[in-house]
Amino acid sequence: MITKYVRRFARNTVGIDYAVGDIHGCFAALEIELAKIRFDERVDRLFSVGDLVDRGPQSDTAVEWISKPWFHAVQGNHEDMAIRYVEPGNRDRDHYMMTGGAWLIEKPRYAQVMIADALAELPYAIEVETDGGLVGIVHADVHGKSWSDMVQAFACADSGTKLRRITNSVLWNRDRIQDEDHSGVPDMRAVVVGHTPLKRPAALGNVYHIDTGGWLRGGSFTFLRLDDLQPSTPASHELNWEGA
Ligand SMILES: [Mn+2]
Repeated sequence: MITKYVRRFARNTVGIDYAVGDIHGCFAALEIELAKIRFDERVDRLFSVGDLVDRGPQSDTAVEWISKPWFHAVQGNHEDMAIRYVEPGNRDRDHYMMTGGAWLIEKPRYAQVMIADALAELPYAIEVETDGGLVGIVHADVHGKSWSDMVQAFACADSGTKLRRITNSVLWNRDRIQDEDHSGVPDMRAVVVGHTPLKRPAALGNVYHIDTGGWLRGGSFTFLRLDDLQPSTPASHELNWEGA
């Protein structure tokens, strides 16, 4: 069952699929790192775990990126904050300012609405078909006990309150990484998440945490290949799995 909140992609038969962690407006740095792994826009695809905006210098570029045919993102909590900031009656200005929202707050109303509308088109979850089975992508974590539980919950979310209950975990939950929970997600080959910056990518069961802070000073982007679930990194970076 697929809803507007969950998008499915068929297997890439011509190129390589990668997932990348939080970007936070660092699109220039991302482009440099993509060139190093010889990313080929003609055949490869890049799946983003969300948090495209806030904090970094090029949040504006997010809208341009989500229209690229090879770039596919889920919403992160920062997209959610941006969308909610633009909703009528929002009183969260100070909080959003503190979490990096100045780039949006300072824009004229019509521009804010255009950006929020574009971000709201992003799904909360992406499923990618690979030779080894389905790989799921969400920003923070799966809601419920399995991927299909979450998809079912999205399908039944007929009110803002119900949707909010699901997105609270999908966009924000850090329990799995904080509790070092290796139980994994039973009905998927793998699930890829970001949201919690780590020194090295970490695999907890079949859940791959890949926000290695490409947007932070001293951090770098991890590109996880979805076919073999191995990180592609420029040769100059030594990366080891933690907690595998
Ligand atoms: Mn986040």
